[in-house]
Amino acid sequence: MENLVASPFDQKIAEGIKIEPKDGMPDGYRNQLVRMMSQHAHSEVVGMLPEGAWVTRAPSLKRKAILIAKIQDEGGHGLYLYSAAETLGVTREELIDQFLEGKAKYSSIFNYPAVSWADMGAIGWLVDGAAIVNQTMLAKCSYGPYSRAMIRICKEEGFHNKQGYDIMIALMRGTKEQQEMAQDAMNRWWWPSLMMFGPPDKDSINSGDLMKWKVKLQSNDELRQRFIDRTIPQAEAIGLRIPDDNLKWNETTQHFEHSEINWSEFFDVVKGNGPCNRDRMKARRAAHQNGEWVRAAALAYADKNSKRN
Ligand code: BYC
Repeated sequence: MENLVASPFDQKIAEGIKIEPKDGMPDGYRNQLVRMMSQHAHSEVVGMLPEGAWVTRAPSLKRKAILIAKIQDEGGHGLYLYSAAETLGVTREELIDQFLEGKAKYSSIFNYPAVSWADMGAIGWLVDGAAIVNQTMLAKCSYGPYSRAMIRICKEEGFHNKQGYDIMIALMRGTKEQQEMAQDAMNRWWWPSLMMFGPPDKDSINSGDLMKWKVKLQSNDELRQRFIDRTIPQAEAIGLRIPDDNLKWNETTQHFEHSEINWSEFFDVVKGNGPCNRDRMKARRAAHQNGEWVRAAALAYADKNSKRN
């Protein structure tokens, strides 16, 4: 006979009560969270690379200090997220190994190169802007540690987003060359930013489970549309053109219509064939190897202290 009594897990999900690490949960829920949270953590860490390349080339001391602070925040986000994922019974070492062996994904967006200073503006404004739209939703997700990590991360993303827009404003108020540099960055980062939200809903294999379990509260397409609607007026306000000739405001739906996204490019990048996939993995593997002595020293120090106490 069918069991009509909802499990404590289902009851909590239905009532909007957070699931905490020691609560019972279906294996599928745990596995989906480990997948998503670890991918998110890897993205934060790989995301430090494109901006890291510009620290020594920042145009002023002030811009350099801001950029360093932002990049350090991203490292911190990775740390919160690995720690939150560890509450699900996996270790950070396991997750990092999966990533370095190429078994775990990270966000497609970080496989594009940052070729000019304006890219620091475009990344902060568009990439962090897209991340905020996605993460504001995740701050309300059903898993307590993920949700709490997101609340803090979103506050920091707000600063990242503003500093990026501020770079774009400064360039658009500058010389013709500076304005062209800002527009060029806009042209290159717009479409990859839209791809950050994941494939269209019809191809989103994980959304069904994630929405049922209230990890995701809105779909990939809904969040993408929200980002488009809020970013276009920001671009127009500073004289930047969105690189899409079919952009049109629809009075009935109260949303912008846009051209089809190049999904074959997206899947190609996710498969490892983007402009920078190989460089990014090479850089992370080298960083891991070069940091071996730091991990060994930290462990030896912890060991010495535990024997002393
Ligand atoms: N890139 O079923 P779907 C930051 C994969 S960092 C690569 O829709 P889901 C920042 C997906 O994994 C913040 N792969 O997936 C840092 C799945 O494959 P698997 C980054 C992608 O999970 C430094 C398959 O495609 N944000 O802001 O329901 C500097 C089918 O997709 C992508 C996060 O990580 C992608 N873009 O939804 C500056 C947010 N999209 O795993 C800024 C957390 C999809 O089944 N993650 N795939 O083999 C999420 O919210 C969701 O995982 C996604 C995808 C919306 C991204």
